[in-house]
Amino acid sequence: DPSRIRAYEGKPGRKMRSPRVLGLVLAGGAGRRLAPLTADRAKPAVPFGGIYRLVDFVLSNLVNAGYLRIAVLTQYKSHSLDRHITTTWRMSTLLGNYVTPVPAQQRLGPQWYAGSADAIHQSLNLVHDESPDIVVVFGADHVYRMDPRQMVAQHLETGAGVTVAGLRVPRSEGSEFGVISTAPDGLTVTEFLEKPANPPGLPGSPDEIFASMGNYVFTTDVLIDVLRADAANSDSLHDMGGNIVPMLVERGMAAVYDFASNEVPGALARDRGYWRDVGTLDSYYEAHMDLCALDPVFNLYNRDWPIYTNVPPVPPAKFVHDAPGRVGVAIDSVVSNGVIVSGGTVRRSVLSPGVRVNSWASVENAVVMDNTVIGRRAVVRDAILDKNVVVPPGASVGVDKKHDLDRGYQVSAGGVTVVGKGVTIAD
Ligand code: ADQ
Repeated sequence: DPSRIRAYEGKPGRKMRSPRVLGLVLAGGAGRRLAPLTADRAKPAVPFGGIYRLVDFVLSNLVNAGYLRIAVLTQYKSHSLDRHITTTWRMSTLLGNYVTPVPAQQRLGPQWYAGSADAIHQSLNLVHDESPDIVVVFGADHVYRMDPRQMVAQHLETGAGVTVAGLRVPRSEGSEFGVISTAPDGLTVTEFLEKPANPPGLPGSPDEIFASMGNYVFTTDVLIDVLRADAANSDSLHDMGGNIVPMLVERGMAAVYDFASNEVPGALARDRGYWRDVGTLDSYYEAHMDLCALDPVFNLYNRDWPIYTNVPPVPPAKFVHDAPGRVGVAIDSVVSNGVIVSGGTVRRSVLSPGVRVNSWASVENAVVMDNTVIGRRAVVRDAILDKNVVVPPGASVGVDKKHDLDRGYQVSAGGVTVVGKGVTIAD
């Protein structure tokens, strides 16, 4: 009965009793399309923007909203993710707050998590312990800012069982997302198709679809009920987007929250509504190139809604040498602490802590992760180099894509060469 979802005319910031909220962050994804960056780490642990990890964005959104009880459900190659969460996201236990990684519990026997819904089902003890009014279930793989309090406020006002965050994306990308159709009220979800081969366009805007962001707000009892029903169904893949949301759509209990209406304190006009699913090497690379722009669409400098992370205790970035043909400079680039650009040139690139760029070397359109060394006269172009890569003096990578493939490096569909952790580039 769609009338169960009341018309919503609420405004962000309307006064109401603060609900008790538990955050569950789904961080078990393998991120196969980001290989080799996910060769030994879960996708949410993939570094981003020089000093961050992907999971820092969702956790910052929840923590900035004052949601300070958060379980991060992990599964695949979770070692570096666990380490990052336990070292960076330690909370005051005095107030009972926590951000804690929760590995696959295997409570139902030796089987691995079947899907994202099973991950939550196996962790329902956390929900019982906390007895929240609301469970916020967010994905961990996206770069964005969002104030989840506005979505929770809408959820409470409408009386929906689940509220799904959505945004408009080009129809050509529709088969990578959960695609939402709504009733004329623009609120009640009438259909939710998980990654349809031929997504239906929006009425009035056929080249766009309304995509699920993989962020859900649940009324606690509804979540428990639907997870139990799903667990009993042996035909289910136990997937949030594939099974749980469609089940609640059928019951007329699902509403949509339009991300475009979200107002983050301190946001600039140009970065409102920024959300990137950096699920492929090319989208990951492009999101980095965005950061190098004069006025990036995603503003990392918003002090009213900080993105938290852990920075290593290394000295500030340093640029040395100034002789004809041998300058230590970086232009249109994001350069982290601990970097030394010694007589080399860096353009339109993002460098993580500890990167070295030596004399006469050239780095252009590149993402270079921690402690990678670029030797004298080496050339790096249109490339992503993971941590501890060595580009020996005089070597080049990313310049000749066929040569890169011949040497066993990955080249993305968009022509970005990607080199995994610790590789020494063959000359
Ligand atoms: P996908 O991202 O393809 O689509 P999925 O692979 O299930 O769906 O990942 C969703 C989130 O859950 C990710 O943060 C991932 O790390 C995590 N995850 C996956 N399996 C898990 C498990 N067993 N345990 C813990 N965490 C797990 C989803 C939705 C779509 C939506 C897109 C938006 O299903 O409807 O459009 O996200 O990117």
